[in-house]
Amino acid sequence: MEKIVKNLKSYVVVMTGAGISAESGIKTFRDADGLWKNYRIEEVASPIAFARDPELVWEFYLMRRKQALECKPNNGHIALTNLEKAVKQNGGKFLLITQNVDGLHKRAGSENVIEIHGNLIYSRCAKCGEIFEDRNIYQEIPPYHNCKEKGMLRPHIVWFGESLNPEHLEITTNALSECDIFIVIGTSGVVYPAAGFVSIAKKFGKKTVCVNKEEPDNIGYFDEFYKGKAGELLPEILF
Ligand code: BJW
Repeated sequence: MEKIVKNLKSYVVVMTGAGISAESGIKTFRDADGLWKNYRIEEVASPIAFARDPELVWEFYLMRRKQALECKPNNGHIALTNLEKAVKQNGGKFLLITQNVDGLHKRAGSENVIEIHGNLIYSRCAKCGEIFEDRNIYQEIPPYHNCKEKGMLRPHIVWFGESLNPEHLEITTNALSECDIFIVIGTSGVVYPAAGFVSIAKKFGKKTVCVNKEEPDNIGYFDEFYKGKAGELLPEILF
């Protein structure tokens, strides 16, 4: 089968979504059974939900923090780590943009990664704003920070209605304007601004490739579509 990245001297930009972690045992968001206790993701991943019921939101995120710590990277994550190494060894450039908050790309050894929706293993103080690695599975929720203001902690996650880190958006836009190829893996293409990155790449005249189990909502912007599971396809077709 023809490989996606034919020239390892290229600048390769990849974006991943929940589909790449599905084979590690982490449920995707929009699968038919992607509910938690009958709540839709929009009902537990928003600042309004957190203000209304911080215990409920923390319960949801502690369950997922525990799950992320217990899961292991799969062959899809590892294929991307190997691609990064190969590209860098050949004088190319590589950036991995992930919407996933499970930290599995970094655990698989990917180096140049930005986690645009945050990370489950980090917390942030609502008062002093400190962001820190936090593996605690708190028994008493919501937890509070040990800073002067004793602010309530929240998961370091970008919720619906919240802006992404402007630095991440700048890195992404620059990368999409400079890259040779943009590869999007395991995302349904419904959550913005990430779902719009492929249209930006297209405007810059870049080659766009999608690897997904089913056609995403933004399929029209892709030059090539490889249908299947990331963990099975990527080791075969990436480079
Ligand atoms: C496989 C597979 C296998 C399965 N192999 N594939 C423009 C238009 C309309 C609305 C908006 C807009 N701009 C902003 C908005 C509002 C909102 C939004 O997009 N809403 C939409 C639902 C319409 N966006 C925001 O609020 C964002 N903020 C923002 O833009 O700020 C400025 C602003 C605010 C308000 C108005 C206007 C501007 C923030 C978005 C933050 C998203 N956060 C979440 C939850 C937090 C993280 C967490 O708790 O985990 O991030 S939402 C959730 O969706 C999560 C994901 O990262 C994200 C994307 O999901 P993903 O990865 O695509 O997963 P799925 O499940 O949808 O798809 C999996 C795919 O994999 C499927 O296609 C499967 O087939 C496939 N698959 N197994 C390969 N083995």
